[in-house]
Amino acid sequence: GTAATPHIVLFPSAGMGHLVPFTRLAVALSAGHCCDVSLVTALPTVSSAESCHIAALFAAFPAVRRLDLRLAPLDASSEFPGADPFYVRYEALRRSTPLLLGPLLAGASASALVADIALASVAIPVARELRVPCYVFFTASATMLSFKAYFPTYLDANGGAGHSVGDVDVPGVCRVPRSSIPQALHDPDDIFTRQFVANGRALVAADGLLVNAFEAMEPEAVAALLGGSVVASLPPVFAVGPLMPLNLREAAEEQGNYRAWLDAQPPRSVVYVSFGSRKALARDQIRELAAWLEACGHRFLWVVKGAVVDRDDACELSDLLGEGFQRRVEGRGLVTKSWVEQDEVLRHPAVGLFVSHCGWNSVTEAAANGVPVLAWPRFADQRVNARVVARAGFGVWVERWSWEGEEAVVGAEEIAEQVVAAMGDQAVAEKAASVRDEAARAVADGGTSQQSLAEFVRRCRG
Ligand code: BUP
Repeated sequence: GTAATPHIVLFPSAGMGHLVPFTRLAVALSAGHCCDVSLVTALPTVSSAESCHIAALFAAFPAVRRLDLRLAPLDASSEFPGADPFYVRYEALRRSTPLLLGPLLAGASASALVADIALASVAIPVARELRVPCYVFFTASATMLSFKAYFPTYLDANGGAGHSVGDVDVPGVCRVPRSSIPQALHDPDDIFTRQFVANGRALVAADGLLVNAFEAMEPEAVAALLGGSVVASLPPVFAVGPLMPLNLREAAEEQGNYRAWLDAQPPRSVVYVSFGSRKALARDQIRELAAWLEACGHRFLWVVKGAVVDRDDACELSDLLGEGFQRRVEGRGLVTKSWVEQDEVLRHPAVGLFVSHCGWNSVTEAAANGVPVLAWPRFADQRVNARVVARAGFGVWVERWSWEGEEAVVGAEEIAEQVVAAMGDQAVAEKAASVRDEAARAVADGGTSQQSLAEFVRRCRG
């Protein structure tokens, strides 16, 4: 890299929830800000969704360079039986990073490294050693970033990592109630907790933090992070969201006929249902959703997952949904196990409501497209995100609905009631339209997010 054209190396961790915003950042820096950009690609990938996305990215944006990182065969799963395969992959990446990242950075003459939050505590020392500035990209909400930055301070003040976790008051941001704290954090030995705390502690050692957020959606959190009031000596924070989708149209032919089907539906008539790329719903809950979708009379597009990792998902839709379901809803509803281009779905005028698990990318896509959300968080940071949606006013969150580990299955009637209310909620629809406008302003020329990204690039020029 030269001062005029910095070479920025991006180092994502695993899972589409991380890869998607990293690829959006790569293109924003490369096409939008004329940087040299390399994307570290850890192989083999966990899911085929990741493989397809990576291939499509490099095909569509040849200016983005590819730095393959071949992971040593490392069976972290035997140490963490039953752990989420994506968290196991973070662990494998974390263990390989001290050895493999240095040569990659040196070989690329990197001007700066942008490491995924899941790799922060292992990547920062490698970059430091090579005197390469290291930034951390936080792929979730500003609210969650403030929580993560503050959580180690909270632990230290409350008896340390072994102590039980209660409500957490993040200074200047909000109280995160015990019930919204990622379930794993209640267990200090959980693989996720160890990584979470180590990365949270490492944030102060980064040269800066990027977050896929903008002020209008999370005013308190963004202000507190930018103002430095969350924890002492946090580095500069760049709020650069919502990062713009790439429309890679991955494997378009395989994706079935949802595009043509959407084109044929009336405006704002379709309920889009998706719980993200990394957890399948319980079988009973899938049946209950199916019962509701069949009874409610609404048009719907439903992305169903039968397993955590798509490669392991061998079950038939008819087994998941019950015999004859698809025939009975034919024409009115479409169910797919394949990947859909979600941003394109949300941008479609036929879509009127998004029933969402509130993964942060899904939330930002709903916001950017002005689609109201019925929030149904299930695990990790999703309840914190659901609160952001409800507070910003572009969706509703039924807090009592169960999340991972809770037994209660939400019944069809209860779902129906909430969806009908949400579809008819004029205030929420208006708020969604104004959040969309705010998002557009933030990323337009002269907008706050556009300026933050430009400032980040200036710093990379050194
Ligand atoms: Br499923 C699915 N098509 O069919 P989140 C997801 N996506 O484009 P998650 C599709 O994957 P984490 C599909 O638009 C979003 O950009 C979706 O990220 C896209 O949730 C991304 O919403 C999924 O953050 O990841 O997958 O649960 O837990 O890491 O947030």
